Order: sequence, then C-alpha cells, then structure tokens
Amino acid sequence: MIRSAVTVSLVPEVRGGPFVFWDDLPSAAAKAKAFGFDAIEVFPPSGDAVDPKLLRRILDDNGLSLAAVGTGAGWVKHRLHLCLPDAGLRAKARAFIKNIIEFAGPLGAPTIMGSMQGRYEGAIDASTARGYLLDALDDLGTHAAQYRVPLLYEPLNRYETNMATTLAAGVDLLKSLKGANVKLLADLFHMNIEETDSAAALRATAGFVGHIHFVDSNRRPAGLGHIDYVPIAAALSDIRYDGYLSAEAFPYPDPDAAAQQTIAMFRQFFC
Ligand code: LER
Ligand code: MN
Repeated sequence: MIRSAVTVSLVPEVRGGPFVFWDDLPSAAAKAKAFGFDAIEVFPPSGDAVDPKLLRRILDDNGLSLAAVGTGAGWVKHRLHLCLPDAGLRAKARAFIKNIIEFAGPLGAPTIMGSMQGRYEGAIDASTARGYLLDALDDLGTHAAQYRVPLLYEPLNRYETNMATTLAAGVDLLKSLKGANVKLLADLFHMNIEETDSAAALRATAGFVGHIHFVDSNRRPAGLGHIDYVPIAAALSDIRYDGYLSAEAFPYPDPDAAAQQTIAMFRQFFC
C-alpha cells in the first residue's frame, strides 16, 4: 500500500525552498494528521538538533510515522559533500550523514542522501568522484542496516549534481555496490527535467525505488503543474510500489493549501 507523507523543514537557511511545513514540528505534525497524512518527512539542521524522544512523542500523539529524514543541511549550512577534494571534508560530510542515520534509524526511518552526494569538478574527475560516492554509499548503507532501514539515494537534476541525474544512472550505481541496503529516492520534479518518460523510468526500476518525492513539474504541489499522474500511478501499481509519496514541494500558495492540494491528489490517483 502506498502511504502519504508531507515535509517539514527545520532549517532556516533553506527558507523559500520546497518544503510544505516549516519550523514548528508539533504544529506541522498536528496539521499533517488533520489533513490525513500517514507520516511526516523531516529536514533537520543536524542529527542532534531534535530530541528523538520528543519527536517520538509528537509522532505517537498524532498517530503518524516518520517517513524519512533529509541530510541536505550538511550542504546548505556547512558546504559539505561526499565528492570534495579534501579528504577531511569528505569525512566530515560522511559523519554528518551518519549522525542523521543514528537519529532517524531508531525512529524507524530511512535517511535521504540527495544534495550531500555533491558533484565532480576541478581536481576531481568523474571516475574519482564515482569511487568516493560508491564507497560512501556502501559505508552509509551498512551503517543504516543496523536499524533495519535502507539508505535512500536520490538522483537530482543536472543543475544540482552531475553524479546521477536519472533513475537508470542511480540503478547503475546501486548495482555497483558491495551491499544491498541502498534504495533509490525518485523525485518527480527532478525526473520531469531529466527522464524521457517518468512512468517508464519508474517501471524500469522495479525493486530499486524505496521512496518518492511527490511534487509537480514546477515544484508546486501535485496537480499545480503539468505532470500527468495517470501513467505514474499505473506504473507504481504495476511495480507494486509500497513506499511513501512524500510531498517535497513549495508551500504554494501557502503551507495548508499545499498540504490539502497534495492529499487530494494522493487520494484521487494513488489509493
Ligand atoms: C534537492 O533538490 C532535493 O530534491 C532533496 O530531496 C535533496 O535532499
Ligand atoms: Mn527531492
């Protein structure tokens, strides 16, 4: 069964970015519950920023699950990523992600690695960066396995990374890993830019996709752009996708309306 989730950002530096709810975890959770979501996806400043016992209580009080936790604050706040030329900074990037795995894992949630994959440039060529990324994915996937949750690797559009920009390139990376605890995060916004046919791309990655960012072509909530969700829903049904559709979208026109729009589209097409 596909479940619904909605994002909550606790990172002031990404204000204006694609997150539905902002800053106030208890109020965001209460709204997620009221609108009928199954879960929230949290974007924290670090793995230490939120008391896990408090988050557990907030989730339980609202009958919600934690769908996933993002790590992009390591990039937006500290300019860290996994393909930097400096080995010490690469290690810091990995430690930042591990810290979030240690926060999210005991709460039953996978950790997302999107922006923290970085890019190759300057002294670092494509194959060196691929080696750094594969090594980190194996290490971080193994770290997540102790909590029986996967690591989620997210291909991004060409303006945000040059490592993997399509689901097929993501699968190629995953097939090169030693371990098997990394799943793909398919973000419909990035896919709308990079894929020839998003529904076909999803079909081709059956078994590899563990999480979906549910959003429209312009990064507004689903239904407010030009993505056709009929073939996407058919593809997800055919591959028996049973993870989350998580609203990582601009709070357009405002957070409550974005949440309402998302859950209406979720109910229309995906359940
Ligand atoms: C970034 O564009 C994105 O889609 C996030 O989910 C990455 O962490
Ligand atoms: Mn995303």
